[in-house]
Amino acid sequence: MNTSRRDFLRYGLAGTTLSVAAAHSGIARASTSGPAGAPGPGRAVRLRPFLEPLPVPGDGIVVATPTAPGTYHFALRQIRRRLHPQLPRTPVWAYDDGSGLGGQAGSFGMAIAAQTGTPVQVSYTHRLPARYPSWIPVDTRLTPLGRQVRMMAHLHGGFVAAADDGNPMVTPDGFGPGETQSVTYPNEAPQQSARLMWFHDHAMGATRLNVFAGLAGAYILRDQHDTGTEPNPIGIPGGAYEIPLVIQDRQFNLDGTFRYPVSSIPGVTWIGEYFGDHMLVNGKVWPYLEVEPRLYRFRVLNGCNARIMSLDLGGVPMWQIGAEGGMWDRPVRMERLVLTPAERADVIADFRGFEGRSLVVRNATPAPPVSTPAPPLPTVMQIRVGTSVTHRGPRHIPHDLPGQAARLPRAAVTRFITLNELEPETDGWWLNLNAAHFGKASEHPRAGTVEDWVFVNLTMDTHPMHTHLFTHQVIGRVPFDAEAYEKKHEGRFGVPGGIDPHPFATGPMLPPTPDERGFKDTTKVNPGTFTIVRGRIELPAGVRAPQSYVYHCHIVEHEDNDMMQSFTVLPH
Ligand SMILES: [Cu+2]
Repeated sequence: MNTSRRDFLRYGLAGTTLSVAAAHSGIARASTSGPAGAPGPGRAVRLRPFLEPLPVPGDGIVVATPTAPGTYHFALRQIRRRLHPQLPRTPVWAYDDGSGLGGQAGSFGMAIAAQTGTPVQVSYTHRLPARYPSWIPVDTRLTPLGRQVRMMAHLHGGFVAAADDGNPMVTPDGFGPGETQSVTYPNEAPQQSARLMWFHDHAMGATRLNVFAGLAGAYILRDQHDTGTEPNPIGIPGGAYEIPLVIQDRQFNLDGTFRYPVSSIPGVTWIGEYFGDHMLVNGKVWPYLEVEPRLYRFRVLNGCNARIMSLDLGGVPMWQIGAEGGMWDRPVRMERLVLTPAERADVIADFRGFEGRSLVVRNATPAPPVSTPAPPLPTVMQIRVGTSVTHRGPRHIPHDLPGQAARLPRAAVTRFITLNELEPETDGWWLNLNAAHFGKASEHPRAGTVEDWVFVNLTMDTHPMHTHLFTHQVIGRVPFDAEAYEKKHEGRFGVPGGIDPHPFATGPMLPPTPDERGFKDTTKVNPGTFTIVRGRIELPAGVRAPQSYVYHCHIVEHEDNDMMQSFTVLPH
C-alpha cells in the first residue's frame, strides 16, 4: 500500500504507531523550549536566536579563488565551525578552495562565481575521513562500499556531459579517500543563462548524509545582463545588496555535532525524512541581517534534506524575478515563497517604509495541495532595517526582465513515471520510481526531442522531482483517482511506469502556479494529482550521445532509498 504511512502520520491512528512515525521523522524530543517552539540541543540548552550576523559572500562565505583562469581545485575536508555562540564547535564537511577556509564562518561556506560562455574546470579531492564518524549514521544496505566515505560532486542545474555530471548511473561507487573527481562545466548559452545553481554531493545511498554533513556550495552564473554589480542593465539591486539565503534545518547533539536520528526499526538505520529543529541560514543558526531601507535582491535556496518551506520576509513586499532556470520575462508579486528542497527563488524585496524595524523571516506549514509531514519550524532569521541608505540603488521594480517565460512547442513523446512508497514502517520500507530499483527502469529520450514527463504520485507526500541535464516547463496538474489507478495497475513493487493515468482524471488540468512561470529543474509533484512537465532533451556542444543521467526526488532520504531512475539520451 502506498498511502498507509501518511495516514499514520497525519491522523495518529494508534499511539504506538504515531511515536514510531515521529521518531522516523526526526522528532526526537518532546520539549518545546527555546525560540519558536524549537527544542534546543538536548533539554538543557536553549539557543537564543539572532545573535550572529548572516554570513555573506566575502564575509563568512568564501568566493572560490581559481588556481588558474577558470580552474578550481577543491579538497573536501572536515573542519570545525561555531554555528552559534552557545554551541561547541561543530565538525562540518567543506569544499576547501586552497584558502584553508579561514573565511568560512558556518557550515555553508563556499561559492563559485562563473560566467555564461566561459567554461570552468573543477577538481574535487577526497580528504574527508575514510570512514563515517559516529555522528553520521550510515545505512550500509544502501551504500556501495559499506561505511567507507564515498563522495561525488554534482552541479545541480548544470548542462554538462554525463561524465561531468557526478551522477550515480555513470559513477555508481563515487570517489574514495585520496581520489579526485575532475569535471568540466561548459556554462554554455542559452541553456546556462545567468542563474543560481548549487553544487552538492550525490554519492549513491549517502547523498542525504554527505549533504547533511555540509557538502554543498553555491554556483552563481552571471551574463551580460545579470552582472551582479550595481548599476546593471536590468536595473535590479547588485553588489552588497544582492544576498544569497541558503536555508537548511538541522538538529544538534550536546557536543555540538549535527544530530541525525536513526530508525527504530530493527536492521534499519535510514529514516524516511530528516527534519531539523534549528534553522540555519548560510550556515549559521537563526542569524540576523542588517539592511538599509531600499531594494534588495535575495537568492533563496531551500537546502534542506526534506523540509518544504513556505516563507515570508516579515511582511516586506517581494517580487520574484526568476527560479532554477534563470530569470523570467517580468517580475511577479509574491506573498510567500513555497520551496521544496533544491528549489530556488530569485526575489527583489523592498525595505522602504520599514526604517528602524526588526523583522522576522518566517516559515509556515505549506498550504494544500502541498503535503509534508514536517513538524513546524517557524523562525528562520531576523532582518534589522536601518534608517539610512549608503547607495540608493534602483528605485523601481523593473517592468521587464531579460529572461523568459517557459514556452516549449508541443511534445513529441510522453512518458508516464510513477512514484511509489512500499512497506512503510517495516525493514522493507523503500520508495521507488516506476516500481523498480534504481537503474532498472531507464528512459531513452532522443536528443533534440521535446518530451512530456508525467509524474504520477501514488503517495500522500509532495515529492520535489529533479531532472538532471534539462530544465522543464510546468504544464499543469490533473486531479485523479489515485486509488483506482493503483488498484487497476499495481504490481509487486507498485505501479510500473508507462501507464497513462488520464482515464482516472477527476477534473480539468490545473494551470502552473505563478512561481512556475519560467523553466525549472525541480518541481513539486503533489499527491492527488499527476504533474506534467515538458522539456527539450539536448546535449552540450560537442557531447555525443549516448549520455546517461538521473532524475529523482530531491528529498534526499527518498533519493537514497531509492526514488531515483536513470535516462540515457540517444542520438537524434
Ligand atoms: Cu520524495
